[in-house]
Amino acid sequence: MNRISGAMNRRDFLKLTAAGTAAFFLPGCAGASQQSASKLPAHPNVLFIAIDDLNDWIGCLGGHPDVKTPNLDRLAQRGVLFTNAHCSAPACNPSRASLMTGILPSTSGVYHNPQPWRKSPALSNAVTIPQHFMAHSYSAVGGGKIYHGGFPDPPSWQDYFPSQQKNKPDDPMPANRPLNGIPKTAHFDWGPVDVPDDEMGDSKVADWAIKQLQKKHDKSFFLGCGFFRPHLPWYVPTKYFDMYPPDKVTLPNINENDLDDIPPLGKKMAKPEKDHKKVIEHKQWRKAVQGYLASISFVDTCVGRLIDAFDKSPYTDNTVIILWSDHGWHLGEKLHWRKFSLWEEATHNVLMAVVPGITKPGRRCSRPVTMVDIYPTLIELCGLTAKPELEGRSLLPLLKNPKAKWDRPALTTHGRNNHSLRSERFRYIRYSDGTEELYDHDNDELEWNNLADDPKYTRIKKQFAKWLPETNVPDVPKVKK
Ligand SMILES: [Ca+2]
Ligand SMILES: [Ca+2]
Repeated sequence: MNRISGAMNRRDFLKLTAAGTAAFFLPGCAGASQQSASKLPAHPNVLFIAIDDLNDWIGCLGGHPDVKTPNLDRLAQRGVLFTNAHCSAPACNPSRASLMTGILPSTSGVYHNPQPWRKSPALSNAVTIPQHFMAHSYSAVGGGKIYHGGFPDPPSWQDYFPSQQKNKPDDPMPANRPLNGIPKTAHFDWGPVDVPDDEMGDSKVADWAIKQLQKKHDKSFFLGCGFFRPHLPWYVPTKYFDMYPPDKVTLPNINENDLDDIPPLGKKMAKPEKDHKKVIEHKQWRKAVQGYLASISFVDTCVGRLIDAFDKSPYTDNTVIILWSDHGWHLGEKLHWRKFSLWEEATHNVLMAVVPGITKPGRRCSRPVTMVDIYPTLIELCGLTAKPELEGRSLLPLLKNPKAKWDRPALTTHGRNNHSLRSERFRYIRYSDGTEELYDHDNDELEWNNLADDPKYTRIKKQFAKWLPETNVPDVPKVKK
């Protein structure tokens, strides 16, 4: 075992944060008490905020000791923060297609980014979340990245910013790319851009969403606002890089031998000879962590502006706020970078909800939930017709009582018939060839010790296996980018 010196166990930090939640319960969120005191109307508005590629490195989730996310933290403080939320798939397109349709990847065959999700027989006529709202006389408008870049869905929206075909505004690009000196890695790059915030695509999306909140709406609205950072490339204004001097950033705590007890299909997902090797060879690890942290603080500022505008709007008492990210991100853990794996770093994502009259400020829920649960939750909260074909489960009981009984583990799928199941204590992985991993988070929060071959855990594995999907439909054909 070869720890990186000076590194901090990220989950140790989480424990510290949890122990120190008193500091987190400070009064002073102006909207919070107001919101929880009011009664939810029959058809509340929805402010639906998406953040791309954001792992648990936000203050209130305790994933990284250096990160500064005051705005995400104050939003979480107003309602329920799900501390054990996981994506249905650790990649943009399948995660978002699943979230927006309520159908699992194993049912749709949409497992990867280059698969046009509307070509799935299960999804070609699926009614997406905003479509279902429109069918109930809501207006539904969106801006920024809600669906994966190549596959926007005009039937989902009455209007879109910048347009129904181009969902994401352009970002300023620095000259002389790549800034990190790693050749042939496309957008796997990081460094500051010398521009004001308002030239950034995400700032424009925030401006657009703020205008929607300043409008008078004559019927209930569903407002989707999708931020692109901290997706690669990590080019954000210099001031955010200055917040995290690279010689002082805390590196992830990794075990150089971590892959030794992992089945071949897991090693294939980790690809240690690719990104990790390049990052180390080019001495870029600290700068990469700096770039990711800077990009998170940048998007946190965008969220803060949106929430400030929301607080000044007439909609504070009759609007449900849901904020989610589409999956996590590795920065060297398991010698892996990016998403595209079934371990904690890639599956754990951000989910928080503020619901007037239902959620109470400062609540945290550790039940294992997934993004596919959002759709049935919104149906219940907003009085829409039930959709029995949805594969998630409404989170309403947990919004009311974060300790309510919840027997279902969180399912994440990466590629056909490769699944992970996360309970409060364990993570169980089963690959398509039947090989397995099992981690006990009570003793091994970094998932270093694979217990799958220990006969002591046979019963636990059997219990998990009951939750594996019964069907694993073939892949939707990929398109070339
Ligand atoms: Ca993503
Ligand atoms: Ca290991």
